[in-house]
Amino acid sequence: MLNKLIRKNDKTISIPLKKRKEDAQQEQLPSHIAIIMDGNGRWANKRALPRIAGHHEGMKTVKKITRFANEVGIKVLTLYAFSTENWKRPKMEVEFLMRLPEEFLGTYLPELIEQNVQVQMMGNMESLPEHTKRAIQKAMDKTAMNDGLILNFALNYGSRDEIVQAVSQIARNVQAGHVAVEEISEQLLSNHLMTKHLSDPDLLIRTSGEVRLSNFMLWQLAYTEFWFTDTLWPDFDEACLMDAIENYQKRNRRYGGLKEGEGN
Ligand code: V07
Repeated sequence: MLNKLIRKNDKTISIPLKKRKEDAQQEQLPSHIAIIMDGNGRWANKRALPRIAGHHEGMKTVKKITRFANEVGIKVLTLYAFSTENWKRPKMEVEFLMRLPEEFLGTYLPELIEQNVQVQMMGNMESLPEHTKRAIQKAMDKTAMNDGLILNFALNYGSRDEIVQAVSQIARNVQAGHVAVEEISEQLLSNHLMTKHLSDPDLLIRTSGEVRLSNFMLWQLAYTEFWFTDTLWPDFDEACLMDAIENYQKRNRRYGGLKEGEGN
């Protein structure tokens, strides 16, 4: 069901996705959307399938949502694909997950290039398997000149670790005499995070009914609007993304153009 049903004057009317998309484009869109793609294992469980079947289905959702986000005019899409905690999962599952970037890019890279999407990654790349690194590096190189949607994968990413790394870089710069303690500011710290070249997310989506951040972009989400949905990631579709975007725009309207701190 792609149409949205709403009640108007005691009648139920249905709004096609195309119309919803066009309406949303008339208003300020969230420029950066970040997503915690949860519920792949549960999706598989419900069907008595192995967890990896859920991850594979989740990968198809990534393609669908990337295409749609790009069409709508979103500038940055950050997807939490693998956390630093995920290494604790069974070896076979980790090996399967580490093959997904290759499979994804093997079938989808030409379309990403065509669609002017730029692939980026944040997280510790060094400790990924060689084959995973190679596939991602190739995708980043081949799309580096694109200036459409930035598709930013958080892979082997942990937010506290990211902040510790930033603080330690700054400390070394202070020790070396390149930075004065008085120069340490929010802006300076931001400039040492893995997102230094990106704006902070305007909208965070987490699927599958869990309501926590799980060590994802703790610094960057300070002023972000949150959208939690019970939908499992493999079931998340274009209409689900539109729900989140429309809700974001509704909140923005209510806000009446006030900037953070001007309200109350
Ligand atoms: C992964 C599919 C989505 C649901 C969450 C877990 C499983 C796409 C990628 C990917 C990563 C980098 C890249 C291109 C594609 C991916 C992992 C897991 C580890 F350059 N989906 N996906 N990577 N899942």
